[in-house]
Amino acid sequence: MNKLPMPGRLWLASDLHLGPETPATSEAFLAFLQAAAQEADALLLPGDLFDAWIGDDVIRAAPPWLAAVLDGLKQAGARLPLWLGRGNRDFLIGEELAQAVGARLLPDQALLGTDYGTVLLSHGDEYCTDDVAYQQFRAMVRNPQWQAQFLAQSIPQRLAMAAQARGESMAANQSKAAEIMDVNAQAVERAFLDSGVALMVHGHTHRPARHVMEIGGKRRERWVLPDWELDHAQPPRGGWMVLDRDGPAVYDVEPAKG
Ligand code: LP5
Ligand code: MN
Repeated sequence: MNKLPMPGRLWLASDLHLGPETPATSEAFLAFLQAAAQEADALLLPGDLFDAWIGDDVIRAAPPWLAAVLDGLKQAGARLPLWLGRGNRDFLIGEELAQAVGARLLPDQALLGTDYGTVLLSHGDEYCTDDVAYQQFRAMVRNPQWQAQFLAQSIPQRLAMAAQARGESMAANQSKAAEIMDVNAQAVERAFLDSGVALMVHGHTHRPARHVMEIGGKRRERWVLPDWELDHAQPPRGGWMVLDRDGPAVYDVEPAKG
C-alpha cells in the first residue's frame, strides 16, 4: 500500500448519506465544508457521502439538492486538498465527480502519513465479514462488469434499482443480529497486522467509538466515525474527526438554527 502524505490538521467525516430528502443534513454539511476550508489543512470523506450514488453522470444535470452539495465541495476543493472515498452506498463514485469538485479519490484502504504517524483509513464495510449476505452484495456491485452493465442503463432505471436495493437492505437489516452488522474482530486484527499501524479510522457501522486494544504486542486504537442524520432523527446527530499531531478527536455538528 502506498502511503499518502497527509501533513497538518486533517478533518474527516463519513456516512452523511446526502440525498433529496436530507435538507437539514445537507445544510449542516455545507456549513461544515466552509469551516473545514478555514480551519483544516485537508478534508477527507471516506464514504457514504451520498445516500445512493448511481453514477457520476448524474452531475451533468444535477437536481438542486445535488447542485448545492457539488458547489460546496467545489469551493472546499479549491481551498484545501479534498479526498473522496467510496462507501457501500456510493461505491460508484469515480473520476468525473472527483474532477468536477477538485477532489482526489481515496483508495479503499488508505495509508495516511499523518503528523501523528501512519493511519489506516477506510469506509469500514470490508471488515463486516460476519455479514455474509452483505459481502456477497459487495462482491457483486464491486465487479467492473456488473458496474458497466449497471451504468449502461438509463438514470430513471438506475434510480429505481437503487430504491429497490435500499428497500431490500433496510428490510434485511431488520432481521439481522446487531453483532453481524459490526466489524469482525479477526478482520480488524488482520488489518492492523498487515498495515502495521497503531491507529485505524473508519465509518459505516454508525457506532461511533474509540476502541483500544493490544494486537501483535502493540497498543492499537480503532476509531469509528459517527453517521449524520439531522433530518429524521431526534435528537439530530452528526460529527467529524480532527486528526493532527496531537492525535484524533471527534466533535459533534451543530444543527443549523432557524
Ligand atoms: O446501507 P444500509 O445501511 O442499509 O446497510 C448496509 C448494507 N446494505 C447495502 C445496500 C445498500 O443500502 C443499497 C443501496 C446502494 C445504492 C447504490 C446505487 C447502486 C444501485 C445498486 C443496485 C443493486 O450496502 C447491509 C449491511 C449493513 O450496511 C450493515 O453493514 O447489512 O447489507 C445488506 O443489506 C445486504 C443484504 O443483506 C442483501 C442485499 C440487498 C440488496 C439487494 C439488491 C437488489 C437489487 C435489485 C435491483 C433491481
Ligand atoms: Mn456505509
